[in-house]
Amino acid sequence: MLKLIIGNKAYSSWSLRGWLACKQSGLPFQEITVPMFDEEWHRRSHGAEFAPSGGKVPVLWDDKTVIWDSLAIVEWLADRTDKARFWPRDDSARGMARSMAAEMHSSYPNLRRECAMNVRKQFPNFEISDDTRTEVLRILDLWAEARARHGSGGPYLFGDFGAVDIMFAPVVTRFVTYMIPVPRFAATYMEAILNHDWMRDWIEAAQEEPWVIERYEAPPEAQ
Ligand SMILES: N[C@@H](CCC(=O)N[C@@H](CS)C(=O)NCC(=O)O)C(=O)O
Repeated sequence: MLKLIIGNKAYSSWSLRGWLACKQSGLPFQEITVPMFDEEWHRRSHGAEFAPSGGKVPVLWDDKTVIWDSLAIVEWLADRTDKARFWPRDDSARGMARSMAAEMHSSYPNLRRECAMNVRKQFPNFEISDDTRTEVLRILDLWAEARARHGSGGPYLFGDFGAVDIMFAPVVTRFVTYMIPVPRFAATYMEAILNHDWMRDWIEAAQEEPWVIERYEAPPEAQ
């Protein structure tokens, strides 16, 4: 059986992506949570269980094969199952979907730094910096393009739930946590993500977690 190692459901955005990818694969998987930054974290994250991930979650074990990066996990599971579960069939939609997933994976450093994921909290008076605002607007533009061009088949970015929704799911929760104003179409998309059964399960499980990482419990000062 697949074995997925993840961090805290409250805080670990990359773990959420890996976990949603496993769900989307339809394959059975065992889930192992390693609470981030507790006394055991360094030892475990630098041990055999995590090798050679560089001490980061998520890590997926498929028998003796290890895959340790969220986008690689998406691709591995798409290869292992059916690509159409993850990527649109239409060429131009798939080209855009792959570009958006890659951009999410490689970009938005200000949003990531300033608005750490915390699905248990909301910070009503938080003001994002100009750099983060620029990234938010870029994301909203991409969502609008995907929905307008390829979203007619359902409520997700490319109609059906897929890899791009998986990659952007933690952005949706950040927009909620930091109460970032979004246009109507984006609010509707975010509702679809938040009402997805797997997202509900993840967020519910996060509420039950006993671990608290103080630095994610308050927003940093906007720069
Ligand atoms: N590019 C990696 C990023 C993984 C990552 O940064 N994970 C964070 C948790 S969300 C982590 O393990 N941080 C622990 C640390 O940096 O020690 C991916 O896509 O999976």
